[in-house]
Amino acid sequence: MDNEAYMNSVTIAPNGQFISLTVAGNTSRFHAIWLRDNALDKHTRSAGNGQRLIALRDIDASTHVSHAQLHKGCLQITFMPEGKTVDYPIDWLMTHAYDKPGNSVKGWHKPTQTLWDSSLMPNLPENNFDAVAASPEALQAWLSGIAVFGFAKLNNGPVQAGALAQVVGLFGHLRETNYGRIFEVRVEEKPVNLAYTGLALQAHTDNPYRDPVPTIQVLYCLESSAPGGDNVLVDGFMAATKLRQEDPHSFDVLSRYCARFEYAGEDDICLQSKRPIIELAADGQLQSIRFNNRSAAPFSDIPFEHMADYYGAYRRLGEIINDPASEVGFRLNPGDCFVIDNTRVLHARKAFSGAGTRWLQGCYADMDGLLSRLEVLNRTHSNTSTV
Ligand code: NM2
Ligand code: OGA
Ligand code: ZN
Repeated sequence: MDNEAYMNSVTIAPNGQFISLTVAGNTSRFHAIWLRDNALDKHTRSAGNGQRLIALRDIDASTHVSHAQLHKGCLQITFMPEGKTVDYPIDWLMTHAYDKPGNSVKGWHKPTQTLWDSSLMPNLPENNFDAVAASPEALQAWLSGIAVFGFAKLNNGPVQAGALAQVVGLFGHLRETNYGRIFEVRVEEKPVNLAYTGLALQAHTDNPYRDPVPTIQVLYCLESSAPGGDNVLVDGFMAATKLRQEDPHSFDVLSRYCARFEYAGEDDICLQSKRPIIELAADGQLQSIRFNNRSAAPFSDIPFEHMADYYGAYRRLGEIINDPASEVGFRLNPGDCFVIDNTRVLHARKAFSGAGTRWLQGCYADMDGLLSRLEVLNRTHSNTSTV
């Protein structure tokens, strides 16, 4: 598509501090200092690795635009006092435009994330191990599921100890912890963690006592002949959003004050953290949920005046999380696994006991590597990024 067919135009503010670019009827302003800092020429950015070669101290603080013109799908800018002229593809400028309204409501999420409840059940994001391992397109679709919904199943993989490392190898790197590179989730004589029993586990995020938390967990089934032990997942961002909609004050106390978490189940381990149950980024974006009844430590950072409200909010968030209307559920068969964004999606397990066995292997990894893999696939296999 030829942008110039729309009669694009550019004007320079009187002092040259910013320009206004109109593309297809929409106007975006860009500051001179921003444009100069983000110049794409080979003296500003390494042609080899794309990294910036200069620092802000190399750009004159009085930098302004003396000349701007549209030319062959590019905006050409001349900066003074440097006297430097740089071309910016218009598509690139549109992708990076920042002249737009901010999010006024605290607790927003990325538009590319789809929040879900039990109505997702007929359409769980899932694929077959062999397909995803064999085809970049299938891998792209499967990883998109994790980016969009915060989890995806992968079915019919090898029924082989350690196979979950192959799953992680599809998108990133394992994160080793005190539980090992890979941990065995099965009934143990002397469990260091209640996960290693047949008890039901309330929906939770893993390792809130760690800082930073592992942002991905993989649970891979090797044996499941014991009755029970079905898994349930809950979208923590949906639960937090419901709480915000029904009671903004409850959302506010859970995001404003820090909870505490601790794990000291082994003689040589004492992991502690102080972080909110609902964590927001500086711009109000939902960043992560920490919810784990087993590992919550005494909260000691909430003012006396707010503690009763805090417990009320914590209780209500738990009710939303435990509501069957929030859950999707399934049973893992040997060779099946699920991968969850542990900053967003909670997982639970029903109790199991009796004849037969249940054996899962688990491990941690991280979302940054997964999103990197997905972005590279998106750039290679289409021109649009989905995340
Ligand atoms: N395990 C399975 O975060 C937790 O303590 C949940 C973690 C022991 C690695 C269980
Ligand atoms: C865990 C866990 C669930 C299960 O290991 O962290 O929550 O299905 N396990 O056993
Ligand atoms: Zn867990």
